[in-house]
Amino acid sequence: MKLTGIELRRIRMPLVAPFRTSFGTETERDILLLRAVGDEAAGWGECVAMSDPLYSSEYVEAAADVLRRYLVPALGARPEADGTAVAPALHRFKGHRMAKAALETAVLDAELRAAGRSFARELGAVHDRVPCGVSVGIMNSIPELLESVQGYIDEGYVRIKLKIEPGWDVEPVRAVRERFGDEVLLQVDANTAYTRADAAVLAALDPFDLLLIEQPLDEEDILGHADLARQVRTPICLDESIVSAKAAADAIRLGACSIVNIKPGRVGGYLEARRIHDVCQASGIPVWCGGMLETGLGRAANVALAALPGFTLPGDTSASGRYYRTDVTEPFVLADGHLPVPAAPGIGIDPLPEVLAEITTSTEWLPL
Ligand code: OSB
Ligand code: MG
Repeated sequence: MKLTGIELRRIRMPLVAPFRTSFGTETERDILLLRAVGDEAAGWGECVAMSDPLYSSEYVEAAADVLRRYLVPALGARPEADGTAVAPALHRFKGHRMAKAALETAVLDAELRAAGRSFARELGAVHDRVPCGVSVGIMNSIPELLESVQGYIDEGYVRIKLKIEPGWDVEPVRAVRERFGDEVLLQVDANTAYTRADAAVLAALDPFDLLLIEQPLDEEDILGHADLARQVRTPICLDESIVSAKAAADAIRLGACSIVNIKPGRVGGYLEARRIHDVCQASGIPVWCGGMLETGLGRAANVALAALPGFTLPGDTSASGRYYRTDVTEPFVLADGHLPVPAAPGIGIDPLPEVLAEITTSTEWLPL
């Protein structure tokens, strides 16, 4: 199948509640969707770049710009729809992994839809549903946090992740443990908010039996994480630092992490994400699927990835309702703490045309 062009579409979606992390507060999302159009089928790719370069150096305007200016033209005129050929074609352009991931995903989805094969099957999924965790933002008070966590536990989430930052760490963790008990699977995510000098504060989390501490230090501070791992008992998990399978292999060998959060956007796509899964599995390192507040389109692909055998911890693959009152697809709904892995061709789900039209702020056609 030949590709005829790529559509860039921007959508705006309000969040059900503000989402606060150590790097900022989100109240609505401005999302870039890609549609790879071929002569037999078309496919979707959701770019996970946020509005501002606060989680990573990427941001949505830059992703649109680099796609338009460099990445889409690099595919060449009317190329074969071949997902495995995308990363090599884009390789000479540095960085911009989220933009590259969106393009690769759109092409893969188009290719798999034309071939009648599911994303899950293609990646090597071994489960038809995956257990789901939820990421809980920083709140204004402990009572507000406890109420929020109570709601998620009532919904059936099997794991709670608390966002932390200096001044919002030991007390919220203690409060959640005291209120909900030792059986709740609990972990924390600092999004790089601490320094090497904070080892004592992070060690103060040890008594609470957390599953892991996610990305306490700067994304480039691999050695700092290795040192920290020797000073705390809680396992260190890396998110921001793991930008490739090579970065994962290096971090593991240096002892910088004993668990890895895999986000396809952060690493340049689902094929590289699978390579990270493979590297970690070979090293006995558990992995879990991270999230970037995806719509149903990105969520569908994440759930497929999370069904690979090495994903032995619940991911941030929460239901649509965690972030959006109205999703762009049929909503993903939690059933007994799990989400179903889509089995239809490609990512296995489509946008609802009326919803998509309603939330679209612009479209742009880039012919190949
Ligand atoms: O660090 O995992 C993170 C959201 C945006 C950017 C970074 C992160 C997050 C989350 C929420 O923690 C993940 C999700 O529920 O989609
Ligand atoms: Mg994280």
